[in-house]
Amino acid sequence: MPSTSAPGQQQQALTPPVPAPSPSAVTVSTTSSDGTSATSISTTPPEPLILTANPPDSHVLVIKLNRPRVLNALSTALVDLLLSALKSADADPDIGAIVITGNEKAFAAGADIKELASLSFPSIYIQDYLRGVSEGIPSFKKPVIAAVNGHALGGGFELALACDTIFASTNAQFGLPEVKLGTIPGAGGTQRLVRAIGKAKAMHMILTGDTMSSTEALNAGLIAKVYPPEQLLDAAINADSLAKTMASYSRPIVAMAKEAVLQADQLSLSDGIRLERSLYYSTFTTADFTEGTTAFLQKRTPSWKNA
Ligand code: CO8
Repeated sequence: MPSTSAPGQQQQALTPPVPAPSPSAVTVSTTSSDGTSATSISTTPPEPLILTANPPDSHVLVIKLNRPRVLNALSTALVDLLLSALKSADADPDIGAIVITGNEKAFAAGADIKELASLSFPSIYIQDYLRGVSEGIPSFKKPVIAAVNGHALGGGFELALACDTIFASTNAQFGLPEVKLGTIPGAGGTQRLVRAIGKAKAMHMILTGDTMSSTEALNAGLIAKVYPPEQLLDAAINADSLAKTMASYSRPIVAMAKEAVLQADQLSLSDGIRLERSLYYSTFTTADFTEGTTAFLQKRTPSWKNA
Protein backbone atom coordinates (compact mmCIF):
# COMPACT_ATOMS: atom_id res chain seq x y z
CA MET A 1 0.00 0.00 0.00
CA PRO A 2 1.54 3.33 -0.97
CA SER A 3 2.59 5.85 1.59
CA THR A 4 0.84 9.19 1.38
CA SER A 5 3.42 10.97 3.49
CA ALA A 6 6.05 13.43 2.43
CA PRO A 7 9.66 12.67 3.25
CA GLY A 8 10.17 13.41 6.92
CA GLN A 9 6.45 13.33 7.67
CA GLN A 10 4.84 10.72 9.79
CA GLN A 11 3.54 7.89 7.56
CA GLN A 12 -0.19 7.36 7.51
CA ALA A 13 -1.92 4.27 6.19
CA LEU A 14 -4.93 4.44 3.91
CA THR A 15 -8.02 3.21 5.73
CA PRO A 16 -11.65 2.53 4.77
CA PRO A 17 -13.71 5.73 5.23
CA VAL A 18 -16.53 3.77 6.86
CA PRO A 19 -16.25 0.70 9.10
CA ALA A 20 -15.86 -2.40 6.93
CA PRO A 21 -19.06 -4.40 6.56
CA SER A 22 -19.29 -7.41 8.85
CA PRO A 23 -17.36 -10.43 7.62
CA SER A 24 -19.22 -12.78 5.32
CA ALA A 25 -19.28 -16.47 6.11
CA VAL A 26 -17.48 -18.73 3.65
CA THR A 27 -17.84 -22.50 3.65
CA VAL A 28 -14.50 -24.24 3.20
CA SER A 29 -14.45 -27.94 2.31
CA THR A 30 -11.21 -29.90 2.64
CA THR A 31 -10.39 -33.47 1.71
CA SER A 32 -7.46 -35.12 3.50
CA SER A 33 -5.07 -37.69 2.01
CA ASP A 34 -7.01 -40.59 3.58
CA GLY A 35 -10.07 -39.48 1.66
CA THR A 36 -12.03 -38.10 4.60
CA SER A 37 -13.55 -34.69 4.09
CA ALA A 38 -14.42 -31.94 6.48
CA THR A 39 -16.42 -28.76 6.14
CA SER A 40 -15.71 -25.66 8.18
CA ILE A 41 -16.97 -22.12 8.24
CA SER A 42 -14.36 -19.41 7.94
CA THR A 43 -14.85 -15.65 7.75
CA THR A 44 -13.23 -13.33 5.22
CA PRO A 45 -13.78 -9.61 5.65
CA PRO A 46 -14.89 -8.05 2.34
CA GLU A 47 -12.30 -5.76 0.81
CA PRO A 48 -13.12 -2.06 1.26
CA LEU A 49 -13.90 -0.58 -2.18
CA ILE A 50 -12.14 2.67 -1.36
CA LEU A 51 -9.46 3.64 1.12
CA THR A 52 -8.79 7.12 2.42
CA ALA A 53 -5.90 8.93 4.09
CA ASN A 54 -5.32 12.43 5.37
CA PRO A 55 -1.53 12.93 5.46
CA PRO A 56 -0.52 15.00 8.52
CA ASP A 57 -0.48 18.79 8.02
CA SER A 58 -1.51 18.49 4.37
CA HIS A 59 -5.26 19.34 4.56
CA VAL A 60 -5.53 16.93 1.64
CA LEU A 61 -7.77 13.86 1.53
CA VAL A 62 -6.48 10.97 -0.59
CA ILE A 63 -9.12 8.57 -1.89
CA LYS A 64 -7.75 5.35 -3.32
CA LEU A 65 -9.98 3.20 -5.53
CA ASN A 66 -9.51 -0.33 -4.28
CA ARG A 67 -10.69 -3.16 -6.54
CA PRO A 68 -7.23 -4.22 -7.75
CA ARG A 69 -8.36 -7.67 -8.96
CA VAL A 70 -10.58 -6.06 -11.62
CA LEU A 71 -8.35 -3.05 -12.33
CA ASN A 72 -10.59 -0.82 -10.19
CA ALA A 73 -13.63 -1.39 -12.40
CA LEU A 74 -16.23 1.12 -11.27
CA SER A 75 -19.17 -0.78 -9.82
CA THR A 76 -22.18 1.22 -8.65
CA ALA A 77 -21.27 0.39 -5.05
CA LEU A 78 -17.73 1.80 -5.52
CA VAL A 79 -19.02 4.94 -7.24
CA ASP A 80 -21.58 5.52 -4.45
CA LEU A 81 -18.85 5.23 -1.81
CA LEU A 82 -16.55 7.52 -3.78
CA LEU A 83 -19.23 10.19 -4.15
CA SER A 84 -20.15 9.98 -0.50
CA ALA A 85 -16.45 10.32 0.54
CA LEU A 86 -16.13 13.35 -1.76
CA LYS A 87 -19.27 14.91 -0.31
CA SER A 88 -17.99 14.46 3.26
CA ALA A 89 -14.58 15.90 2.32
CA ASP A 90 -16.23 18.90 0.62
CA ALA A 91 -18.04 19.66 3.88
CA ASP A 92 -15.01 19.02 6.12
CA PRO A 93 -13.35 22.30 7.21
CA ASP A 94 -10.03 20.52 7.73
CA ILE A 95 -9.83 19.42 4.06
CA GLY A 96 -8.78 21.87 1.35
CA ALA A 97 -8.17 19.55 -1.62
CA ILE A 98 -8.89 15.96 -2.62
CA VAL A 99 -6.74 13.51 -4.61
CA ILE A 100 -8.36 10.47 -6.24
CA THR A 101 -5.97 7.71 -7.21
CA GLY A 102 -5.83 4.00 -8.03
CA ASN A 103 -2.96 1.53 -7.96
CA GLU A 104 0.19 1.12 -10.06
CA LYS A 105 -1.67 -0.88 -12.76
CA ALA A 106 -4.93 1.01 -13.02
CA PHE A 107 -6.58 4.24 -12.05
CA ALA A 108 -9.80 2.56 -13.23
CA ALA A 109 -10.47 0.38 -16.29
CA GLY A 110 -13.97 1.73 -16.74
CA ALA A 111 -17.42 0.80 -15.59
CA ASP A 112 -17.69 -2.74 -14.23
CA ILE A 113 -18.52 -4.57 -17.46
CA LYS A 114 -20.02 -7.52 -15.58
CA GLU A 115 -22.44 -5.16 -13.86
CA LEU A 116 -22.97 -3.19 -17.07
CA ALA A 117 -24.07 -6.33 -18.89
CA SER A 118 -26.87 -6.86 -16.36
CA LEU A 119 -28.34 -3.35 -16.63
CA SER A 120 -31.42 -2.44 -18.61
CA PHE A 121 -32.56 0.87 -20.05
CA PRO A 122 -35.47 1.34 -17.60
CA SER A 123 -33.27 0.70 -14.55
CA ILE A 124 -30.45 3.06 -15.57
CA TYR A 125 -32.96 5.70 -16.65
CA ILE A 126 -34.82 5.57 -13.34
CA GLN A 127 -31.67 5.56 -11.17
CA ASP A 128 -29.91 8.29 -13.19
CA TYR A 129 -26.93 5.95 -13.64
CA LEU A 130 -23.57 7.81 -13.86
CA ARG A 131 -25.04 11.24 -13.24
CA GLY A 132 -23.13 11.54 -9.95
CA VAL A 133 -19.80 11.13 -11.80
CA SER A 134 -20.50 13.43 -14.73
CA GLU A 135 -22.31 16.20 -12.84
CA GLY A 136 -21.65 15.56 -9.13
CA ILE A 137 -17.87 15.82 -9.06
CA PRO A 138 -17.62 19.24 -10.76
CA SER A 139 -20.21 20.58 -8.30
CA PHE A 140 -17.87 20.19 -5.31
CA LYS A 141 -16.30 23.42 -4.10
CA LYS A 142 -12.84 22.05 -3.30
CA PRO A 143 -10.25 21.12 -5.92
CA VAL A 144 -10.47 17.44 -6.89
CA ILE A 145 -7.34 16.04 -8.54
CA ALA A 146 -7.00 12.74 -10.38
CA ALA A 147 -3.58 11.08 -9.89
CA VAL A 148 -3.49 8.49 -12.68
CA ASN A 149 -1.22 5.46 -12.84
CA GLY A 150 -1.81 2.80 -15.49
CA HIS A 151 -5.17 2.37 -17.22
CA ALA A 152 -7.71 5.19 -17.17
CA LEU A 153 -10.29 3.76 -19.54
CA GLY A 154 -13.95 4.37 -20.24
CA GLY A 155 -15.66 5.48 -17.04
CA GLY A 156 -12.23 5.61 -15.36
CA PHE A 157 -11.08 8.22 -17.87
CA GLU A 158 -14.42 10.03 -17.56
CA LEU A 159 -13.96 10.12 -13.79
CA ALA A 160 -10.52 11.71 -14.30
CA LEU A 161 -11.97 14.17 -16.83
CA ALA A 162 -14.66 15.20 -14.33
CA CYS A 163 -11.91 16.11 -11.81
CA ASP A 164 -10.47 19.62 -11.81
CA THR A 165 -7.05 18.57 -13.05
CA ILE A 166 -5.15 15.40 -13.86
CA PHE A 167 -1.62 14.44 -12.80
CA ALA A 168 -0.34 11.22 -14.32
CA SER A 169 2.58 8.85 -14.23
CA THR A 170 4.74 7.95 -17.20
CA ASN A 171 2.88 4.61 -17.46
CA ALA A 172 -0.64 6.11 -17.67
CA GLN A 173 -2.87 5.20 -20.61
CA PHE A 174 -6.05 7.13 -21.35
CA GLY A 175 -8.83 5.88 -23.58
CA LEU A 176 -12.56 5.67 -24.24
CA PRO A 177 -12.97 2.11 -25.61
CA GLU A 178 -16.77 1.97 -25.22
CA VAL A 179 -17.22 1.63 -29.00
CA LYS A 180 -15.56 -1.81 -28.73
CA LEU A 181 -18.35 -2.87 -26.33
CA GLY A 182 -21.18 -1.63 -28.51
CA THR A 183 -21.82 1.51 -26.50
CA ILE A 184 -20.55 5.08 -26.18
CA PRO A 185 -19.07 7.10 -23.30
CA GLY A 186 -21.88 8.01 -20.91
CA ALA A 187 -20.31 9.93 -18.03
CA GLY A 188 -19.28 13.12 -19.82
CA GLY A 189 -16.47 11.67 -21.96
CA THR A 190 -17.63 12.87 -25.38
CA GLN A 191 -18.19 16.42 -24.12
CA ARG A 192 -15.18 16.88 -21.86
CA LEU A 193 -12.62 15.21 -24.13
CA VAL A 194 -13.53 17.51 -27.03
CA ARG A 195 -13.12 20.52 -24.78
CA ALA A 196 -9.82 19.19 -23.39
CA ILE A 197 -8.02 18.19 -26.60
CA GLY A 198 -10.16 19.40 -29.52
CA LYS A 199 -12.50 17.67 -31.94
CA ALA A 200 -10.03 15.86 -34.21
CA LYS A 201 -8.13 14.04 -31.46
CA ALA A 202 -11.28 13.37 -29.38
CA MET A 203 -13.17 12.01 -32.39
CA HIS A 204 -10.24 9.76 -33.24
CA MET A 205 -10.04 8.32 -29.71
CA ILE A 206 -13.81 7.83 -29.35
CA LEU A 207 -14.40 6.29 -32.77
CA THR A 208 -11.41 3.91 -32.61
CA GLY A 209 -11.07 3.21 -28.88
CA ASP A 210 -7.32 3.95 -29.24
CA THR A 211 -5.45 4.94 -26.10
CA MET A 212 -3.21 7.94 -25.47
CA SER A 213 0.04 7.82 -23.48
CA SER A 214 0.84 10.34 -20.76
CA THR A 215 3.40 12.01 -23.03
CA GLU A 216 0.77 12.53 -25.73
CA ALA A 217 -1.75 13.60 -23.08
CA LEU A 218 0.67 16.18 -21.69
CA ASN A 219 1.38 17.56 -25.17
CA ALA A 220 -2.36 17.70 -25.91
CA GLY A 221 -3.07 19.70 -22.73
CA LEU A 222 -5.17 16.89 -21.25
CA ILE A 223 -3.06 16.52 -18.13
CA ALA A 224 -1.11 19.00 -16.03
CA LYS A 225 2.00 17.11 -14.88
CA VAL A 226 3.76 13.77 -15.35
CA TYR A 227 5.88 11.92 -12.77
CA PRO A 228 7.57 8.52 -12.50
CA PRO A 229 4.98 5.99 -11.20
CA GLU A 230 6.58 5.58 -7.78
CA GLN A 231 6.58 9.36 -7.20
CA LEU A 232 3.10 10.18 -8.50
CA LEU A 233 1.01 10.10 -5.34
CA ASP A 234 3.53 11.84 -3.14
CA ALA A 235 4.03 14.49 -5.83
CA ALA A 236 0.28 14.98 -6.32
CA ILE A 237 0.00 15.79 -2.63
CA ASN A 238 3.23 17.49 -1.74
CA ALA A 239 5.09 18.86 -4.75
CA ASP A 240 5.05 22.58 -5.41
CA SER A 241 1.78 23.83 -6.90
CA LEU A 242 -0.09 20.59 -6.24
CA ALA A 243 -2.84 19.52 -3.80
CA LYS A 244 -1.18 20.69 -0.59
CA THR A 245 -0.53 24.10 -2.10
CA MET A 246 -4.14 24.44 -3.29
CA ALA A 247 -5.30 23.39 0.19
CA SER A 248 -3.10 26.04 1.80
CA TYR A 249 -4.95 29.00 0.26
CA SER A 250 -8.23 30.64 1.29
CA ARG A 251 -11.05 28.11 0.79
CA PRO A 252 -13.65 30.59 -0.57
CA ILE A 253 -11.12 32.18 -2.93
CA VAL A 254 -10.04 28.80 -4.32
CA ALA A 255 -13.73 27.86 -4.73
CA MET A 256 -14.41 31.08 -6.66
CA ALA A 257 -11.40 30.53 -8.92
CA LYS A 258 -12.56 26.96 -9.58
CA GLU A 259 -16.09 28.11 -10.40
CA ALA A 260 -14.81 30.73 -12.83
CA VAL A 261 -12.61 28.21 -14.68
CA LEU A 262 -15.34 25.55 -14.85
CA GLN A 263 -17.81 28.04 -16.28
CA ALA A 264 -15.49 28.67 -19.24
CA ASP A 265 -16.91 25.48 -20.78
CA GLN A 266 -20.51 26.56 -20.23
CA LEU A 267 -20.65 30.22 -21.16
CA SER A 268 -19.92 32.46 -24.13
CA LEU A 269 -16.70 34.46 -23.81
CA SER A 270 -18.55 37.66 -22.92
CA ASP A 271 -20.75 35.90 -20.33
CA GLY A 272 -17.70 34.15 -18.91
CA ILE A 273 -15.78 37.40 -18.61
CA ARG A 274 -18.80 39.00 -16.91
CA LEU A 275 -18.99 36.11 -14.43
CA GLU A 276 -15.26 36.30 -13.77
CA ARG A 277 -15.48 40.04 -13.15
CA SER A 278 -18.30 39.65 -10.68
CA LEU A 279 -16.48 36.85 -8.83
CA TYR A 280 -13.31 38.98 -8.87
CA TYR A 281 -15.17 41.98 -7.40
CA SER A 282 -16.66 39.61 -4.78
CA THR A 283 -13.19 38.67 -3.55
CA PHE A 284 -12.77 42.32 -2.44
CA THR A 285 -15.52 41.75 0.14
CA THR A 286 -13.68 38.90 1.84
CA ALA A 287 -11.49 39.03 4.92
CA ASP A 288 -8.97 36.96 2.98
CA PHE A 289 -8.53 39.63 0.29
CA THR A 290 -7.66 42.12 3.07
CA GLU A 291 -5.38 39.54 4.70
CA GLY A 292 -3.64 38.55 1.45
CA THR A 293 -2.89 42.07 0.32
CA THR A 294 -1.92 43.25 3.83
CA ALA A 295 0.40 40.26 4.33
CA PHE A 296 2.12 41.01 1.00
CA LEU A 297 2.71 44.64 1.96
CA GLN A 298 3.94 43.62 5.42
CA LYS A 299 6.22 40.98 3.84
CA ARG A 300 4.75 38.12 5.86
CA THR A 301 2.89 34.88 5.14
CA PRO A 302 -0.89 35.37 5.06
CA SER A 303 -2.97 33.70 7.74
CA TRP A 304 -6.18 32.85 5.90
CA LYS A 305 -9.48 33.25 7.72
CA ASN A 306 -11.50 31.34 5.13
CA ALA A 307 -13.94 34.21 5.28
N1 CO8 B 1 -15.01 -4.36 -15.78
C1 CO8 B 1 -14.94 -5.54 -15.14
N2 CO8 B 1 -13.82 -6.27 -15.06
C2 CO8 B 1 -12.71 -5.77 -15.63
C3 CO8 B 1 -12.70 -4.53 -16.31
C4 CO8 B 1 -13.92 -3.81 -16.36
N3 CO8 B 1 -14.00 -2.60 -16.95
N4 CO8 B 1 -11.46 -4.30 -16.78
C5 CO8 B 1 -10.71 -5.35 -16.42
N5 CO8 B 1 -11.46 -6.25 -15.71
C6 CO8 B 1 -11.04 -7.52 -15.12
C7 CO8 B 1 -10.78 -8.57 -16.19
O1 CO8 B 1 -11.99 -9.19 -16.58
C8 CO8 B 1 -9.84 -9.49 -15.45
O2 CO8 B 1 -10.60 -10.29 -14.58
P1 CO8 B 1 -10.30 -11.87 -14.49
O3 CO8 B 1 -8.89 -11.96 -13.96
O4 CO8 B 1 -11.33 -12.38 -13.56
O5 CO8 B 1 -10.39 -12.39 -15.88
C9 CO8 B 1 -9.01 -8.54 -14.58
O6 CO8 B 1 -9.78 -7.34 -14.50
C10 CO8 B 1 -7.66 -8.19 -15.19
O7 CO8 B 1 -7.90 -7.73 -16.51
P2 CO8 B 1 -7.14 -8.34 -17.79
O8 CO8 B 1 -6.76 -9.74 -17.56
O9 CO8 B 1 -7.97 -8.04 -18.99
O10 CO8 B 1 -5.82 -7.42 -17.76
P3 CO8 B 1 -4.91 -7.03 -19.00
O11 CO8 B 1 -3.70 -6.37 -18.41
O12 CO8 B 1 -4.70 -8.18 -19.91
O13 CO8 B 1 -5.75 -5.95 -19.85
C11 CO8 B 1 -7.16 -3.98 -20.04
C12 CO8 B 1 -6.04 -4.71 -19.25
C13 CO8 B 1 -6.63 -3.63 -21.44
C14 CO8 B 1 -7.50 -2.73 -19.30
C15 CO8 B 1 -8.39 -4.91 -20.18
O14 CO8 B 1 -8.72 -5.43 -18.89
C16 CO8 B 1 -9.62 -4.22 -20.71
O15 CO8 B 1 -9.72 -3.99 -21.91
N6 CO8 B 1 -10.57 -3.88 -19.81
C17 CO8 B 1 -11.84 -3.28 -20.21
C18 CO8 B 1 -11.66 -1.80 -20.50
C19 CO8 B 1 -12.96 -1.21 -21.01
O16 CO8 B 1 -13.52 -1.62 -22.01
N7 CO8 B 1 -13.46 -0.20 -20.29
C20 CO8 B 1 -14.68 0.49 -20.64
C21 CO8 B 1 -15.83 -0.07 -19.88
S1 CO8 B 1 -17.38 0.62 -20.39
C22 CO8 B 1 -17.45 2.08 -19.57
O17 CO8 B 1 -16.58 2.43 -18.81
C23 CO8 B 1 -18.65 2.91 -19.85
C24 CO8 B 1 -18.57 4.25 -19.19
C25 CO8 B 1 -19.45 4.26 -18.00
C26 CO8 B 1 -19.08 5.37 -17.04
C27 CO8 B 1 -18.94 4.85 -15.62
C28 CO8 B 1 -18.68 5.95 -14.62
C29 CO8 B 1 -18.71 5.41 -13.24
